[in-house]
Amino acid sequence: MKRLFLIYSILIASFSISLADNPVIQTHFSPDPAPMVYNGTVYMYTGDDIPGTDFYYMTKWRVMSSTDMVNWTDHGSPISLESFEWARDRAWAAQCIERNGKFYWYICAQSTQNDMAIGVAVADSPTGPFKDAIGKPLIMNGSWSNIDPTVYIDDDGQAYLYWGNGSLYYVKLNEDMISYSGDIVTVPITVESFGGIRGNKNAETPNKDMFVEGPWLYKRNNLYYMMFAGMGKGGETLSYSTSASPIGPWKYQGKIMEDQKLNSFTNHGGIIDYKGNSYLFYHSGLLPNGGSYGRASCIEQFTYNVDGTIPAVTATKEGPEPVGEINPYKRVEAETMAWSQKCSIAQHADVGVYVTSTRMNGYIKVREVNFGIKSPKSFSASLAAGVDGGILEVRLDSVSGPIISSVQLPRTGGWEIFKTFTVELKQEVTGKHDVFFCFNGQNITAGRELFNFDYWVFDEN
Ligand code: FUB
Repeated sequence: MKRLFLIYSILIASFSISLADNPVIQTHFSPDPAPMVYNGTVYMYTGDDIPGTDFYYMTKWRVMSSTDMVNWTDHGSPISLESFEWARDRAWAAQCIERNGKFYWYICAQSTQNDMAIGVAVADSPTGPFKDAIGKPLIMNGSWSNIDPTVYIDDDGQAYLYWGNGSLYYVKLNEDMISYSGDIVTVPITVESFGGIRGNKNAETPNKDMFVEGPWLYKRNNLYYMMFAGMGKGGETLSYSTSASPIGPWKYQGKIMEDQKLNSFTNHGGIIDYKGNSYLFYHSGLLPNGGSYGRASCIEQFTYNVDGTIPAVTATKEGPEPVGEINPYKRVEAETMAWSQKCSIAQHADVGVYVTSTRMNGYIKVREVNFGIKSPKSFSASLAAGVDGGILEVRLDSVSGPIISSVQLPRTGGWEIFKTFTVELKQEVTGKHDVFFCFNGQNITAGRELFNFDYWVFDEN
């Protein structure tokens, strides 16, 4: 029996590797991903497209984190338009950076003056709480091009803030990161520097590209890279230029991603190195009900060419390979997931972030859960329900895999009254598995919400 189970485990483990994990966030839209590596963890700062809208009318920003590149923990929405008194609408692309233990989140939004402006929020932790650092925009001059800030701190301590749409600008930030010295510099956009000139795309752009928006500045092996959203077939590309200096002159290098049938006109991206690998972050409109105004973050692993150039990257359904694992014997937030269906994320002042709107046949998939060589005996989950009848099934390796544990849930006194339920395991589990938390119920009206889910843990036997 044990041997049969082992063979089953090996078969299922190899099958589940091929399951799709892009877009990496499914519980809500997550456009304009801006990754940041801090203290061994990747943080991903995004916007928040509103389902059913017909323009980029967004109101808040979000943050998620991962230590394995496949399971992402949702930290909710630490800032919104409400965080900036001067902001009126259009919570657009943003990037966060750490300096001296403080985190500076540069955002752009439509100001009360009816232009686009760049502001900065500050926090003591990468997930907040954040507050407007200066109570007014850092960059505001009546221009609609003041969008998509990207920030980089060079080895000599000088920080640069670039941004733009159609035109590209930069300033040198002061050490406080919330003010700048000198004038705003307009970067020359030529065929040589960014692949094309706006307005003359067909006549003067041999390689049919040009700087549109979404700059992303970083340095690797003493070469400065400026990735940007360019103009390509049927929508934006991700293209890049390089320079020996953080202020140029820039030399156009080509397209990284083009015409990948992403179901979105825009394709805003970011690049990081993490645990020895290089990753391209971008967004697609490929979630159900997604599109140009319903975009979600995706990730691809890539390898630089020997000469430092970036290869063309193909969008995949699978996303990156795991570079870490989950310890099931330490509390794991329910909002840590590689894939999910029929649930979303909510935030509460006392409880923090939790999984909500769980529906029949929905599930959360957590990859790379390592149970070790000795099986746990019990499973605990913190759950809340306003109605009786919900069942949380813990399955191994697929939504129809063996049920190793199951919590039959009575109502707990309210949708935000969380109680910890501990149940015995139905069968032993060892080694590494994908774990599926499946949403089920008895006598539940079709479409009814089942329960809210805050965290889970197995007992270390
Ligand atoms: O998300 C709103 C805007 O769309 C961003 O600021 C641009 O980069 C584009 O992705």
